[in-house]
Amino acid sequence: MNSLPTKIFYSLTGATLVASMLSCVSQKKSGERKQYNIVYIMTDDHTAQMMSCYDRRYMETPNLDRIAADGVRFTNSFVANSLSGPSRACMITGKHSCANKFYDNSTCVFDSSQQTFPKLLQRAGYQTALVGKWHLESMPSGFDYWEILPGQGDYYNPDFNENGKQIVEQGYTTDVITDKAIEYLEHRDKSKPFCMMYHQKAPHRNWMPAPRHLGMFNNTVFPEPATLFDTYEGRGSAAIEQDMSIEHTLTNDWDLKLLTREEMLKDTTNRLYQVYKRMPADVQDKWDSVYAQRISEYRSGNLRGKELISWKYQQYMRDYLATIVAVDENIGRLLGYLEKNGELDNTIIIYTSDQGFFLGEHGWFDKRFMYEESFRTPLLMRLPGGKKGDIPQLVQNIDYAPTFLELAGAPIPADIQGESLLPLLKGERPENWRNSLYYHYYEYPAEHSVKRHYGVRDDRYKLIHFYNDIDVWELYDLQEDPHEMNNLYGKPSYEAVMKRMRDELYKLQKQYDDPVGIRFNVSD
Ligand code: SGN
Ligand code: CA
Repeated sequence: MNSLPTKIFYSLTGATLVASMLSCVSQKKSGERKQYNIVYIMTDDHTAQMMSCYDRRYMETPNLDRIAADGVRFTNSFVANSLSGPSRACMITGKHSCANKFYDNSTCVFDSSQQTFPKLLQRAGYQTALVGKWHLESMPSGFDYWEILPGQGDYYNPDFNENGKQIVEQGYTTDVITDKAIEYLEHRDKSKPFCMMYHQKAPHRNWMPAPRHLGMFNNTVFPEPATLFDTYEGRGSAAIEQDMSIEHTLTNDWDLKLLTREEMLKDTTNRLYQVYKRMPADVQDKWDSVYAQRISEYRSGNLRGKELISWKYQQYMRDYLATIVAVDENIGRLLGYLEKNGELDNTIIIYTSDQGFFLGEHGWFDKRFMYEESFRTPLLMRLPGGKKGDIPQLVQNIDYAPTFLELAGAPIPADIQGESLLPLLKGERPENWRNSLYYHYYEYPAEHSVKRHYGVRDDRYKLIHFYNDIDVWELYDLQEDPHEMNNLYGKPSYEAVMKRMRDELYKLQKQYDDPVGIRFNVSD
């Protein structure tokens, strides 16, 4: 292990935190201190509305709440590009998409020769591991151990790529990923600190719950979001022309599961059947009986218009939330393992997602837009001896890499664009903390038809520019209009705000050297 000289350790972490850190971090031998382990938990598409530590309206997540209660909850946490592959690339490099070059899911392959934080942690003496969803197309690099789901992965009896070997596992993917994580922890080289990236597939589309949770919300009626029937008045064509609505895009088979076994067997090429056939017979039986109720309700209901949207929204919520119950249980299991093995107080635990998600807001599912529900991502951190409570500063997923490096006592390379969150975790209030965030989404034309856009958000306003085949600007006052229904762009009374936000946007595009943004501005 590369030990951290005491002098550097003090200067890196600050006196207040060090006192408590020293009391709980075991000492290997005199003068040599163990570095914090890092357990980085990332789900796929888990939005903060569906975590009881962020939002009490929908469901209970007691194990996630425990991380929040023992640590911090970031209340203004965002991604740089709200889509899986790009978001993961930003997170692992500490850089925006324009710098790491992984712009979208459909055309990019991550250049794995580039600098990433796991590689830098390895150099600092860490043992690194990755378990679960990866989605960067090239094979993982910078990990001593990795076991990944190919592509999006399956919910039932999932295939895995284990350090290059193809295998098929039995069981439900959320449980299996946790088994593998615990297995890794059990057999790791215990003489070194570790960084384990534990990436759940759930709650990604098409939201298939664990066998034990099938139908658990069938009698629950969830409150509808205020914007479920949004008509996009006053906003540009991007919001109107998307293809991610509960009304039109959610499919009866793949998403809503409105097919009986007999119907699936008549067309075995159906995508729902392809995942259904992976289940063991007893799970298929349970599935059939649980979804029979939904199918008969749909067929006898003859619903239309808003009633049909409301009904679909309830089914969507029931499945999405049931997949999270298994995530929460498994995080409880992982925390339990760390606690039982005396590692909890040597370990920083991070809980986040690769982006937020729409759960009916604006009538949508999916993400991609710079609107709040998808731009935001949950972020909890439990640092032993660190601050507890809420952290309100603007943070972004490019900040994780420098945070982990600083915590490990490793140098933060100058080309990393994020900022270490360690001062915030120590309870400091840095005076020069950033006051705005940059965002850039590129995947268009593509599934869900969300136009390319970039934008800037400060603690009150958000400016977005949709470009490529359109040229539409939107401006929102998040304080007066938290649901982003009232586009203020072009309104004379907002001239000064528009100018200030445009200047801020161009400043960030220069700072991050975003060529698409800069090129567009030149011809603007
Ligand atoms: C799949 C889903 C999309 C989703 C993308 C990206 N379609 O293609 O709804 O937006 O993944 O998600 S599905 O028909 O296959 O379910 S991401 O989280 O990996 O970026
Ligand atoms: Ca995702």
